[in-house]
Amino acid sequence: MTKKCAVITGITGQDGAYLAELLLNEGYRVVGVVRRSSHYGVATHRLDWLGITDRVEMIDGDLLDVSGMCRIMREAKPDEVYNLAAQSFVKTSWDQPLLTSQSTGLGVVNMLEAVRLEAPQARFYQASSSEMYGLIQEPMQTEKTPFYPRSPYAVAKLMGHWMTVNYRESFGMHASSGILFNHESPLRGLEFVTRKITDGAARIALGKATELRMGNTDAQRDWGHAKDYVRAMWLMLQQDNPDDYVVATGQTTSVRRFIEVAFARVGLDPDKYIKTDPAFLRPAEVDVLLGDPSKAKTALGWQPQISLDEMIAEMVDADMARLKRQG
Ligand code: NDP
Ligand code: GDR
Repeated sequence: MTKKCAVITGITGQDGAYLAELLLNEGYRVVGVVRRSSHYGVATHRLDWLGITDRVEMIDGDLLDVSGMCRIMREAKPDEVYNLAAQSFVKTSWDQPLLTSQSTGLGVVNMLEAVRLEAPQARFYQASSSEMYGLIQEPMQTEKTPFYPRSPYAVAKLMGHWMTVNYRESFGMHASSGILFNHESPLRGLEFVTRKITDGAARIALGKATELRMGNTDAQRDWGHAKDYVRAMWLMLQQDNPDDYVVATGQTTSVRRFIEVAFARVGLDPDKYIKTDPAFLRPAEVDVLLGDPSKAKTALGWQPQISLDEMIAEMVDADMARLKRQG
């Protein structure tokens, strides 16, 4: 029997790597879309960490280039397309609102067009975000909670989300949108708050740093593990009908508590090392996010398996090991 083929945009990112691992384990042929850069080769450190680089087929492509995306669809003939690529760092979106609108917003339309025109057989997944809720009015966010985006990133994601819904309704495409709340791992980018904290705690513990400068530590997020969340993406595309799903743990935690747990892992008192730095504050903040994953639990049979404390321990330990290796 021929293998199912999945195309993943954003394969070099955190979720792309974990999703590729899951799909390879499910017996898929995995084609990863990568951007050309002047550096030698592709930034495969996340795929390397998982030991799967050699099993992924890399293909050059950029979300902004619709003709290239059409070519990829024609050549790969995918059964499933996961659109994970984006300018994904919220804070940068105020500095680069146009680029963010193009890749995180219009890029989704490019992908939907490429699939509609060249791979109509394929099922499509869009990486939507809890940031779309922004200035929310409801204590727990569901698929029915109204959106109020608070950053250029969130506005662009909202466009991608509604375009996905619209292509589903207009063209009958099997297009699903996962409204994923924050999810982290040792493969998280160092600029995101969780990894900044676990890397910072490890650096201080090893005598490589003396302080950690933070923004708004009152912010609260519903944090899960990326490995759990990519399983929800895959499950969405295994359903007979496409739909939108909130993926979250149902628990929210402050940045401050995250810091306490991470520093405790290396036996440090955070009060001695954390400094507030206005450079890390945002022009507009999303204070609290808390997702209700009931629909994903019922319809997909999805459950998160890794607790927040387990994840923090894994991340701190991985950063300690990496920094020790670096000497
Ligand atoms: P990362 O920032 O780790 O990865 C982003 C990926 O997108 C990278 O592979 C990057 O490639 C690629 N990319 C960016 N711009 C382009 C472009 N123009 N053309 C092609 N590739 C591009 O993000 P995550 O893995 O954390 O997130 C995956 C997706 O899920 C993103 O869309 C994000 O916005 C969304 N999301 C993430 C959540 C989270 O908590 N992680 C929660 C909700 C949504 P390169 O390596 O070349 O930079
Ligand atoms: P977020 O993630 O903006 O929620 O977007 P991030 O980890 O950057 O921020 C989370 C919260 O922590 C506060 N914070 C800080 N953040 C950073 N990066 N650095 C700091 O020093 C700092 N201090 C406090 C932030 O203000 C914020 O409230 C992530 C991304 O993965 C998006 O792509 C995704 O869509 C959403 O999660 C869901």
